[in-house]
Amino acid sequence: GQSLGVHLLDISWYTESMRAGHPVVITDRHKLQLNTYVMELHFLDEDGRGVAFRRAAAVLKALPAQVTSMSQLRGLPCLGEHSLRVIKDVLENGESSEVESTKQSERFKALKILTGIFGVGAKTADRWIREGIYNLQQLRDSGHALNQAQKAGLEHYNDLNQPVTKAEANAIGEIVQKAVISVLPGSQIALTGGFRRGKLTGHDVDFLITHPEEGREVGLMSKVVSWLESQGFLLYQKTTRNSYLESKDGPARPASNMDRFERCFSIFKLTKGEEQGTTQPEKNGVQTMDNRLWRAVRVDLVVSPISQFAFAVLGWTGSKLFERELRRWAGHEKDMSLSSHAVFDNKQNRYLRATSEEEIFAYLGLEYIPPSERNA
Ligand code: 8DG
Ligand code: MN
Ligand code: MN
Repeated sequence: GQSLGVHLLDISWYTESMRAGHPVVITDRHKLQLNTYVMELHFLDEDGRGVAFRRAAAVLKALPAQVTSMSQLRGLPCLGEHSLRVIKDVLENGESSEVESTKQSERFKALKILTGIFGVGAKTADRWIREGIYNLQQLRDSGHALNQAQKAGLEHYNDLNQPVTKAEANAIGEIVQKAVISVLPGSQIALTGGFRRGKLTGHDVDFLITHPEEGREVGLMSKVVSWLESQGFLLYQKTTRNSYLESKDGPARPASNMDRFERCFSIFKLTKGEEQGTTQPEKNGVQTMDNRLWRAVRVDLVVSPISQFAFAVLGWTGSKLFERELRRWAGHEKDMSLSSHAVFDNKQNRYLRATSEEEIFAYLGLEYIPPSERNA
């Protein structure tokens, strides 16, 4: 138990020491390189090593001092044999030959291209590669039947692989706000995901929707989606129903970290220049190559009853690694099951109520960790 629970605390310890004014970290170049490496190795991962590499990256990100020799890494958590080998290579040779050759392999390049399609995961990409499909054109020519998500993903490939800016996230927030108010006055939205953690760009925009009166949120998602559709804001949407209330054995004891909120994975059609301050005047009267007036943006909408809102906010703020470590901490250190719906205390055999993230951290015996420090 102890060794499994240790990660989160150690990471916050490093964050603490950085806040206390220790000189910053690994040089930016190294940090970037190492993080790129671990992320990229993740693609080749078929047996869960991806998580190990991401943990290693999180530890490196949070180190209080510049790493110039391997001896500084002694005793740190989460740095496995493989991660250490990569780091050693970077320190000694400026780059890792293993990672470099991986990056140059056709298989890796194809995995990157194909998993860049919304709706395509590593498994599907791998299957296609084994059939000789390495790029978008080969996929189009293959005659493979694509599902609706993948069709939309292929159609809007370039837009969806272009980072979403904070200004664009704000513009979408205003649209979503207008939608929920129009269909049910009093409804509230909260920005979650990476933008809530202070990231300047993201791969999508995440929103949580609720209503201060318990129960009023039922049926809200379909109304919001219909409104957005009628206004021409949606290029694609897939809504999945809430299965939480329907489960006969009551709430949470979460078996997996998938939650059961009603949610909508969508692609918004965002008019360019609608976001604040980014209207770009034509240069010398010449239009740029891309003269479309809109772009596609991935948006996730989730509806939560107010009674679970704090847990939902915590669960949807991320990062994914942070959530994983937090749940692990809850289980191993506190004998509690944490989900995006609730926290169950196994010792008291009951659910603990919370109306704020602060209360949840307190149950877990942790000091409050603000969103900006959840970027593990
Ligand atoms: P990015 O979009 O800026 O790249 O980063 P992000 O905002 O951190 O990533 P994300 O993929 O949009 O995920 C945001 C959070 O949403 C993440 O911390 C975990 C949460 N999340 C999912 N899917 C699910 C799910 O099925 N259940 C729960 N509880 N949370 C989920 O992405
Ligand atoms: Mn996101
Ligand atoms: Mn998301």
